[in-house]
Amino acid sequence: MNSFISRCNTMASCDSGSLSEEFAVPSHVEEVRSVMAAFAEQHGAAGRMVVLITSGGTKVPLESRTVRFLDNFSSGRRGASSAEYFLAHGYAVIFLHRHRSLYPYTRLYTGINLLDCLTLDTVHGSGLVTVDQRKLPNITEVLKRYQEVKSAGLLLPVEFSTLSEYLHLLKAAAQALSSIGSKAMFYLAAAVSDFYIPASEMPEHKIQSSNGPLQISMKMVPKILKPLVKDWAPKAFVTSFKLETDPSILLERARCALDTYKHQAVVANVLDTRHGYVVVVTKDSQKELVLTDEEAQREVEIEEKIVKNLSHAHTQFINQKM
Ligand code: 9Z3
Repeated sequence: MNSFISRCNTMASCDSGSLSEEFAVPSHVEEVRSVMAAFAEQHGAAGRMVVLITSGGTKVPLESRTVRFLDNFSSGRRGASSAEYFLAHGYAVIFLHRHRSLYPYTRLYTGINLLDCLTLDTVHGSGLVTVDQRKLPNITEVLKRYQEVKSAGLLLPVEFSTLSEYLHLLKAAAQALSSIGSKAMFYLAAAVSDFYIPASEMPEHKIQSSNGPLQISMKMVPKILKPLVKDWAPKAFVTSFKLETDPSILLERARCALDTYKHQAVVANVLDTRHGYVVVVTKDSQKELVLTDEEAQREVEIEEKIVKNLSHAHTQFINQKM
């Protein structure tokens, strides 16, 4: 038990000062903050709940003029599909995602070569391009949903690539959402690096292999969840994700995160089984969400169940605060 407690509490957290000192501030962060604040205010005033979804993996450069970097695995599928289900539940969505990771709606057509779905009228020389809908499953239905979401201004995409960008944009989002209090949800599905090289210790130029084998020492990334829950968005409903590859430590690590940061929920998942099984852990509950074989056959997605569970918990949370 002692080792459990000490493992839970050894992580350094991150205050506003250290964030700017250790991680370069992206030049557009103020601009993005005011766009996100206006989005939150507009939808909050319309009585809508707003969810900030993070999605995709962070990139940690090894050189200032970056040739090489350390990446965290995440395709962005969890975040992109969850965005669609939150929209279906009436939320407005800020989608903070890794550049070029999966995106809501278009994710359904990855792996399809767009040019193979189009035909150019060369016979009559009209220049008309037609789409073969059979090659794009459910395209009319998906396009309709996408256009409704777009014209109602319900989806705000924001991109990051590096860990520094992710940290500063998440902080800006938390501040931007503070005006709507408990109507804000954070759904932190991005895969975030635990390690980084401070700018002061990073070589400027490409590391030379002629210098022999590479040894790198990386610092621990301060835990941003602590100031997010405590200082930046204290009224919001916060869900983090816990990813492990060893199932035997998953629930212990999820509980540990919840005990340390005192937020509302942790979605625990194992890399290999993440599409079919997760556990939603809260202070006083533990709910397994499983896709049956029959559901998997019908292409039901586990994100539908996760979002249903969390949006229900969020509504209860809001009602308790009233
Ligand atoms: C997750 O656990 C996500 O569910 C996945 C989704 C990244 C596994 P895909 O994008 O995968 O659908 O391919 N995200 C959180 C990962 C993470 O970095 N968690 C940290 C940790 O486990 C805490 S914030 O320590």
